[in-house]
Amino acid sequence: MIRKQTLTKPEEIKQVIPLAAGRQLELSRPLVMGILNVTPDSFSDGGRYTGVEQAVNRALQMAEEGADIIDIGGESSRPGAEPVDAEVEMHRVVPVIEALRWKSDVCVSVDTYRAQTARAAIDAGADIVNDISALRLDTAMVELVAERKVPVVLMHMQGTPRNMQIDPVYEDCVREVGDFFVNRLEFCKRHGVDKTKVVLDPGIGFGKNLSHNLELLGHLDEFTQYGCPILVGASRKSFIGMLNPAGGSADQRLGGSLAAAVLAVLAGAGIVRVHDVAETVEALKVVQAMRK
Ligand code: PT1
Repeated sequence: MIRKQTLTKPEEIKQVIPLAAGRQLELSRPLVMGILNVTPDSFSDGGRYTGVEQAVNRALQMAEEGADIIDIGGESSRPGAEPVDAEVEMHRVVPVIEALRWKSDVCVSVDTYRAQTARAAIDAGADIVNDISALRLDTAMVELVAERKVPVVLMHMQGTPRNMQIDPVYEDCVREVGDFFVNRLEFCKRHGVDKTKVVLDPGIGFGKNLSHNLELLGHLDEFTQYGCPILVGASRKSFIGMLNPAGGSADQRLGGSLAAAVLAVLAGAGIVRVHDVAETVEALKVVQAMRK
């Protein structure tokens, strides 16, 4: 059983995200969300048992490396990605969450915009819903989140993963993302989702070109005014590759990803969503030491 040692003095606690059963995430230091993609291409073997076993092992490894949250997703939301069947998505993520729950009490988020998947994931032990559509794509999602009282990540996205990178246009990207957050927070309020359960995410790479992404990263502090923690996912995304065209494939963007995580935290992000947990934890320890 892996238990997180996060003994924070009460006076140091600035913000907490309440979870079920009296557990909570403390935002007294930047939190690291480790990415666990449970899509067929993300594991070498398509076999069902080994697929689940490999996914659980990867999750446990990330928890040992210092991940505070494991984000489990069964549908790719990369630019151009096609949606999968709800059933397919559910049968990818739920067995992994169930199996992980036997071995660890690490906080788990489920990366889905479908209420059916989110419900099954919560029943299997997921703590948080990470919805890239910010409760817009499935009308049942807001009711689920309100009823189960689970924290929810509301992410900004222009378009859908399939078409979002074709020609993203904003008059003022930072202002429009801010207006979107205000709109979604009002929607949450109307539907009985408490603000203390909301995390806001500007959606790096989701209907944004290079300058939009850089503008958002540079103005994250403007999103803290809504009183919710900010989550940023920049890890290995294509904008990092654009800044270093000689750099090669997505798994060769560690340096840029670490820079983005550090910048995001300095600009006010409370949570960073990353592939390279150990390296990010190390980088953020330096940031945290400087800030104290
Ligand atoms: C994210 C995120 C996510 N990103 C949240 N959930 C992805 N809350 C999946 C590219 O440009 O930032 N926040 N779930 C992954 N999506 C992308 C988007 C992956 C763009 C790659 C790119 O390369």
